[in-house]
Amino acid sequence: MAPDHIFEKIKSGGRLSKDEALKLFNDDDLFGLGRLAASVCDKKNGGNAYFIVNRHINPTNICVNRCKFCAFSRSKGEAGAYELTIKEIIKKLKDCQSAVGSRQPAVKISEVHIVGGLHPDWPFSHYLDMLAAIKEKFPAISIKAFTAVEIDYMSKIGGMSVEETLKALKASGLDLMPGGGAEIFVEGVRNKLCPEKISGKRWLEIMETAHSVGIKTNATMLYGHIETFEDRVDHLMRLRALQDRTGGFQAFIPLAYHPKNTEIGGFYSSGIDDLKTIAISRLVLDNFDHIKAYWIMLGEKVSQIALLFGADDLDGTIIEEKITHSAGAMSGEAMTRDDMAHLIRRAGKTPIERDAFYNPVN
Ligand code: V47
Ligand code: SF4
Repeated sequence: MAPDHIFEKIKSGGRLSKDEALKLFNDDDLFGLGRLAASVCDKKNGGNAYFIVNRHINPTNICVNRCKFCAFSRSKGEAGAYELTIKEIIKKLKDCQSAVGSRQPAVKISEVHIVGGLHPDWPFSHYLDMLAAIKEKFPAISIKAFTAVEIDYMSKIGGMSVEETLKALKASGLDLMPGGGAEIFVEGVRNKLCPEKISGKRWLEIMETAHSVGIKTNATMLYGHIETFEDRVDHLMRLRALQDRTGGFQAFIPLAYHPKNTEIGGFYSSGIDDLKTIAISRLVLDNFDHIKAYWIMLGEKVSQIALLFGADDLDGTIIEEKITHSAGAMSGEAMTRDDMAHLIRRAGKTPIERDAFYNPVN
């Protein structure tokens, strides 16, 4: 049993300390923890659970970083390396406007999620052209694109400050940013996982700058590899502190590590760890409105159960997913609007189809 004082503290609206969060990770009372997180979630979201009709696009898997947990990336010239032209990206968006998955015709997506590798040759103007072309053809689709890692890279190749880079991307059509690239902030682990990647401190600085120029973002944490519970708590605390300053994060998404075809190998996260991590995230991140159970990584069924452990969002229809599926995802790649609403209803929640900014649609 977790100490009663932690439960009482949460119930009276108190904030968890590092030590208390760590105690919850080391505790076995999963159902008590889940009930507590669910009650906090219900207070924030009133029994609603969100999903979006969206599509993922990864413009290239060619990446100069080659993180050791990433099975998606390739080096230039390596077998399996690809790069999409802007025309091909537009075609993917056109095609999915007429078929989401194979079971549902003519669904209009409201968001495109674009992330990719750090390409050694693409100039900054290519990213601006990509955004502008999408906005011109699909003005109603919100563009959620580029992790803080990609923004840092673009500012270097473009010879501009992060603020100028973000403003230029926004002027070309960037609406908001996803939360990828955060991994685990603690330096020692981060250096083992992804020595070429920007530091945790830099990731946070870039998000702070994005928030300051009016770009909302998400935040993630990659868990279940070589990190400790202390490292996870440190990560959550740093996100909570930044959110206190800016209020610019929309959702937090714990990303369950997938080990196949990666350099570090290891094991899939367990279902119990997945639920615990969702619940503790909900409790620690008291200043985040939304905790996402990303069904691609958790699987359709664990993500549904996560709705009873503090999560209030399943993400979206996705349509095509490469990053997790390269690393052995066991989920499908697409769900229909009806599939998502069904999972939510069967968890006893009210499904709300949302746009990129959590406004209800339909
Ligand atoms: O940045 C890479 C992670 C991220 C693996 O913001 C891996 O709405 C697990 O950030 N096992 C991309 N994870 C996914 C992501 C995301 C997904 C859905 C919604 C949002 C959002 C963001 O996936 C990468 C990296 O942190 N990743 N390799 C792996 N083997
Ligand atoms: Fe590149 Fe991102 Fe994969 Fe790291 S996680 S190798 S930065 S694509």
